[in-house]
Amino acid sequence: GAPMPVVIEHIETQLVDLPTIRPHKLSMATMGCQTLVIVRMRHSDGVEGLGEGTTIGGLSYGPESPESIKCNIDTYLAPLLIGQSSANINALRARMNRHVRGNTIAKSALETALLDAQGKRLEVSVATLLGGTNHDHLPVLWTLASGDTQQDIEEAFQRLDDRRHCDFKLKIGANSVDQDVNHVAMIKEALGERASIRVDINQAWDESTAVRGIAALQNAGIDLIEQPVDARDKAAMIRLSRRFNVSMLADEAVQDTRDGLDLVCGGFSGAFALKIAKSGGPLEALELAHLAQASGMELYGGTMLEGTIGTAASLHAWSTLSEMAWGTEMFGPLLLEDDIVAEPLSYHEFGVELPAGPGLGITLDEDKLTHYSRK
Ligand code: MUC
Ligand code: MG
Repeated sequence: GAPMPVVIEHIETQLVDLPTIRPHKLSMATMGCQTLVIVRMRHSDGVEGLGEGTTIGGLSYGPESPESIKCNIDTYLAPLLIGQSSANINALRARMNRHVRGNTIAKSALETALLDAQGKRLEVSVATLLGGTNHDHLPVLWTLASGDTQQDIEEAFQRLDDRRHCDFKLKIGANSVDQDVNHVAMIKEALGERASIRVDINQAWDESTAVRGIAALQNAGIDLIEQPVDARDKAAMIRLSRRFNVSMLADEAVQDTRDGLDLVCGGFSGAFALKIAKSGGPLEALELAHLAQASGMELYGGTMLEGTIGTAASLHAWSTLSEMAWGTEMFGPLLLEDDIVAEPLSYHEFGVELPAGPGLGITLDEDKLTHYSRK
């Protein structure tokens, strides 16, 4: 008779708490630890798919927390997938979206696990499943966010000397505009032409503060201004993008393709930060990328400071794109003191190597996973 179809048999979620190498200060939170939600999806052919859903600072970044991601996978999303055919990932994405609104980080973890399993089954990489690579080595910036100007400068020189990173993003918005501009200008002055300096305000400014702040940052030689205003205020993002010569990067304002369309139609000019967590997985994130390419928007490979699994999933997606004008920030694993995988990603020459498949090309270190899993 016909072969039995492969089905999804079991989905396990674990919260994994990993300490950061130093406090990471953002406008909305200071991180001393990162929590990964790790998904292990077992299929009837014995293949296991790995996925990761990660956010920043509990509930301070967005409406999903690590605990809600785990709970909503266990309670709502996993039961939609168990017993379903493993291979038709698009049908499973549609099924999840039909029954569950939002919760894109949880969906991204599951979509990643489906892609990893399918890649392992067919003995190809996730990038190959997504149509094949344009790039195997992707540029990666580093975020300077120790909270101390001098320490940030030392950190930047170290990264430059190690040929680890040559682009830096500074997290501002927690202090007054004058203090922030001063901090940024001192770092830019110290590094000069050796580095590209960008800033991320993470929605901390209102529009008039943004006008004042961006004018000063443009004068200081900053290359890119990320999400200065509230995610919901697309009109302000559009006005700011048209007012200044310095490039504007939409992050929280562009969760998915719908948001991208609104920004494009509203006359935004600048770049979009892609994140698998915002869109609901690598496939959805690439939909936004293709819209952006068709509309003349520039691209940037964004992170939610994921560990190696989420970072690898993102890299497989970004590797398929012909061009990312602003490179990527896929440095999450480097901010963490330890890892839960057998072999870390290879960072060198100001970028990272796309892990070879099958699937994501990532293997768990079971002892480390047990050690860092929340009891
Ligand atoms: C964000 O909003 O871009 C990316 C790098 C980093 O340090 O924080 C994230 C989040
Ligand atoms: Mg951002």
